[in-house]
Amino acid sequence: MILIGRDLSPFTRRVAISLDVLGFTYERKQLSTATDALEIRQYNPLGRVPALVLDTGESLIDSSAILDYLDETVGPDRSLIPASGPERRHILRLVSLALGVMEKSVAAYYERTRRPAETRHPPWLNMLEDQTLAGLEALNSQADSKGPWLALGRMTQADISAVAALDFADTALPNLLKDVNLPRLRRLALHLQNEPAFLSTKPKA
Ligand SMILES: N[C@@H](CCC(=O)N[C@@H](CS)C(=O)NCC(=O)O)C(=O)O
Repeated sequence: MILIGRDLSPFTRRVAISLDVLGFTYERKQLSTATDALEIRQYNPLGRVPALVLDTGESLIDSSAILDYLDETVGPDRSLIPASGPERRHILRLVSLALGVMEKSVAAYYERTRRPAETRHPPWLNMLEDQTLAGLEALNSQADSKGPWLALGRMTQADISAVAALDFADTALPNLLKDVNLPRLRRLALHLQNEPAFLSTKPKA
């Protein structure tokens, strides 16, 4: 399998970490949406990352669909999102918050880096950054108070996606989280920072 996309993309990174955690072997093609858009379209007509090219040549797109395939492949005993019931709903809620943080912080990053300064609309940027913060605060408050895991006393997709979202916000919007207290998320990030799947994919701006 070949994973398309760079670790600066939190959506790509959560797939990379999940592939490692679940024990899949795969190759990387570190294409950037800023400079390799045409090549990325060979794998995803939308020009977005991640895409995962299977050994059959089939290209899976969108991180949630890719992760669903990985969970289905390893089966319900090892899947990172529980197969059914209240546990599944709780993990999906936490993952959805992390995905919302990724969407809003990526949009804020694009506003800052891809749009000429004179065409920026500060109220829009402020709204994106406020939504990023609100999502992180909700994740922090809805996490288990006894750590390190956010829920269920084991690693799930909520932990992987939350750390990918937090690390991206720290990297891409460094001033935003300077004075924000997120103790449960920080404890989780600290617990995972030296795990090979997380360390080897740490994003750089
Ligand atoms: N819902 C998608 C979002 C993927 C996404 O927005 N990726 C960004 C990079 S972080 C991207 O490809 N941006 C370029 C674009 O949207 O044109 C997923 O979960 O994979």
